[in-house]
This record gives sequence, C-alpha cells and structure tokens, in this order.
Amino acid sequence: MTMNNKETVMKKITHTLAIAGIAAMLSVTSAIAQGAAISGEVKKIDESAGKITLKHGPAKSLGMDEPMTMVYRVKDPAMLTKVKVGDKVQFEAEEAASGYTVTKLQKSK
Ligand SMILES: [Cu+2]
Repeated sequence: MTMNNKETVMKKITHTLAIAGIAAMLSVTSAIAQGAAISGEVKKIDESAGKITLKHGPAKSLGMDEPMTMVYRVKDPAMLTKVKVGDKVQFEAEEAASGYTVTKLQKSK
C-alpha cells in the first residue's frame, strides 16, 4: 500500500468516525443547553484527527472553573482550516460521549 492510499483510507475512517460522532452527539446532547462563547488561543491543530488544542480561561458552561489547555474534537473538520496556531479565538463547546467537542469556532477580532 502506498503512502497516498494509506492517507486516503485514514481520511475515510476519520470521516466515518466524525459522522458517527456527530450522530451520537446529537442524540446525547440535544437536551443540553448550549454554552456561551469562550475566549481562547489555538495551541495546536491536528486536521487528520479532527482535533484542536485550545488554551482557555474558566468555562463555567463546561464545568471548567480553572484556566487550562486541553484537546477538543471539532464538530466539523472544516473548522480547522479557518484558524491557525497562535490565533485568538472565540468558541463554543459541549460535552459529548466521545469527549469535549467544539461546536462553533471563530477568530477574535
Ligand atoms: Cu477546558
């Protein structure tokens, strides 16, 4: 198997997992209220895994009382193409069965 084939397979698997994750998330969290926007900074982006590392302040809506740096999944991998490491961002996240998931992400102005 060539490198390209492996990458294609990985992308397909990631895509399938993302869809499964979104479906699970919708059923699990549909009754849970959305949190308010949280200010943070992008520390790392892993597009192939659909993950982003964000440094952020206290986020009461997520039960995080202390500032921290942590890895989030993203609801849509395309969100990761709109920000880069070092960007200040505003985001919203929710706790899903698969982990904390960013549902909205935008650059701070
Ligand atoms: Cu956190």
